[in-house]
Amino acid sequence: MDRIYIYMIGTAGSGKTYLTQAFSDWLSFKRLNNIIVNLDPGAETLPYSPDVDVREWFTLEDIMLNYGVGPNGAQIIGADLISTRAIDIKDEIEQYDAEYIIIDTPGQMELFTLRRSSEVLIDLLDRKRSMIVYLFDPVVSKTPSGFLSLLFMSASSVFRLKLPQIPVLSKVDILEEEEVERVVNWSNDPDELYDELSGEGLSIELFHMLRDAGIFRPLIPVSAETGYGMDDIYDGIQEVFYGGEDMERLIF
Ligand SMILES: Nc1nc2c(ncn2[C@@H]2O[C@H](COP(=O)(O)OP(=O)(O)O)[C@@H](O)[C@H]2O)c(=O)[nH]1
Ligand SMILES: [Mg+2]
Repeated sequence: MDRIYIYMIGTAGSGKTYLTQAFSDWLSFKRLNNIIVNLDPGAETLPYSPDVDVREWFTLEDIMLNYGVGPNGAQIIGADLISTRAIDIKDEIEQYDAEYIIIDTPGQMELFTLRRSSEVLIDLLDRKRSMIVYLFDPVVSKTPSGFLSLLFMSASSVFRLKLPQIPVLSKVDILEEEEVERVVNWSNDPDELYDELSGEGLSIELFHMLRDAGIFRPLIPVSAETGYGMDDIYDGIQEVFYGGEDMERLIF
């Protein structure tokens, strides 16, 4: 069966875990077989019950005890341990008859994007059938410099993981309608953002760099709370794998 692996990536608190649940629920409602993989050994309570869960093999607590480290060190060791369990994760996934594999990554984005372990997992599962849903935190995205910073981080994750990416603006239910429109406009038309940047040297330099590299892409507004935008994520996924657009172009 052709599986599609969807990695949820974004800064801590951007809504990865709740979007994982909401998107899984939407797929199930549409009778599209899907499973959820939790890669966060530090997850205490999850709004969903994961079908595959790294905590089956190790938790943050275990690591702190076994390695004599604090929570931060344990997070890093946990991220590195994922590669040692990559085959087990793959085996468990393959026991399910699911086309969509939604992968919830650890809270701190760099634990996934910067560790070599993630590349091992992506390659082992199926790099060619993998993509990222990158979440823009709504509160950070509201200001021009915040938006530009998140765009920069999204570029860094694409550069590092070399996977196609769908950018979403998460939790839009907490923004005013005009705020959503404004941020989405920046993503559609970089000149709109340019006009609002305060004209400081560095942000202008950064702006030009990201625009020239083709990093600006239309943001999909979504809300795990209301279910808004789930169909647009689905359409985005279809476009990545079955659309006319060349995958290479989506990877920049
Ligand atoms: N209002 C609202 N809150 C959300 C939404 N998605 C997540 N949250 C809240 O934002 C916080 C962080 O979300 P979470 O999914 O755990 O973020 P993660 O660290 O990226 O996994 C939680 O307290 C959620 O209740 C949403 O769509 N709307
Ligand atoms: Mg989470």
